[in-house]
Amino acid sequence: MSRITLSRFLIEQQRQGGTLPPELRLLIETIGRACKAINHAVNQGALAGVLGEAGTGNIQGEAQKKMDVIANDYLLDANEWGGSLAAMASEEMELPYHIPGEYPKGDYLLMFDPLDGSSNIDVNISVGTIFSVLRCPPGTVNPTEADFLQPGTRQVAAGYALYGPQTQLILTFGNGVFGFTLDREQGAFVLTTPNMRIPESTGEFAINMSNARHWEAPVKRYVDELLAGSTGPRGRDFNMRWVASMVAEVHRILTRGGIFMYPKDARDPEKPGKLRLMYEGNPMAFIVEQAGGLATDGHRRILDIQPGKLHERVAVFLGSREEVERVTGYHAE
Ligand code: P6P
Repeated sequence: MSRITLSRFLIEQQRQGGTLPPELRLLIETIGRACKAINHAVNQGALAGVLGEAGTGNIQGEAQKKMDVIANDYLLDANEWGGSLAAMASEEMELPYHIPGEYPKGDYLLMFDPLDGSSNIDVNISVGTIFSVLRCPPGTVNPTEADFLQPGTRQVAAGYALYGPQTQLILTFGNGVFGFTLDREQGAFVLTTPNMRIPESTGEFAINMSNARHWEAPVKRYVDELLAGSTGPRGRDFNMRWVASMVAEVHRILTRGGIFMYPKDARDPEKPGKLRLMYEGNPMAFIVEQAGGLATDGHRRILDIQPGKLHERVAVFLGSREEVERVTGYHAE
């Protein structure tokens, strides 16, 4: 079978009409190129002096890694001149980034977490880039934060790059989930999993157990039942994974099933969890639903949430349908 590169795949998607207009196709190609540049820097690690702290903090008050800042700059530099975007927003920037005056503006808004799981970068554990694309409200020349505040159902594209043993790019435009693997010799992403589907049932869960004493009752009940295994109400044993890199967890779930949970907890009642809605929760929820899974905040579909702030957080329960239905059902009781 002849290899289908990302460029060929996107041209063929565009030709089929509908989900991938030329401007959006070009944007996705550009994001793919930026992820290859990030991948190269990540792979170099200490050899390129990109490990360790940047000595700065982001809007979340978190210390930035050098690679957080480098990855953010790669995405801004790659996407600002192409003419597809009206503005960009990132976990690493408090305010939206406007397209400089010398470049044409386009119809889309791009949001990203440039290096998710970056606390893993110094210990050589997989990290990734997550992105989400919205339409800019028509007639808006200089988008404000308010123009980004659209529910996840309005996304026109979403994806992630996983910088792991293989470098992979996973995309959705609302017509399924497509997985590409980087041919590092040729520098091309090649289609390797054309229609990713999440198994409806699973024996694997992912949660940071060290937060157990802070969880709400429905989460405690659900996880206790998993831990009770074959001796408990579930009547079967379960396995646990926690990579502390959402991109790696979601990719494992897309590949073999599972449920990923980052619930809100009592440590900070003001924060409904650790993950951010606009550039972590929404893109991953879009991808998971397109692969036949579910994604809720414990009470409602993540994609239906009307955002109030650009960097707002959201509790996340996503993955195999049966398990997300169960834990969400416990919240409803
Ligand atoms: P904890 C990475 O910092 C991240 O945002 C997600 O990628 C990951 O799932 C989570 O935080 C890990 O959080 O509290 O286990 O370090």
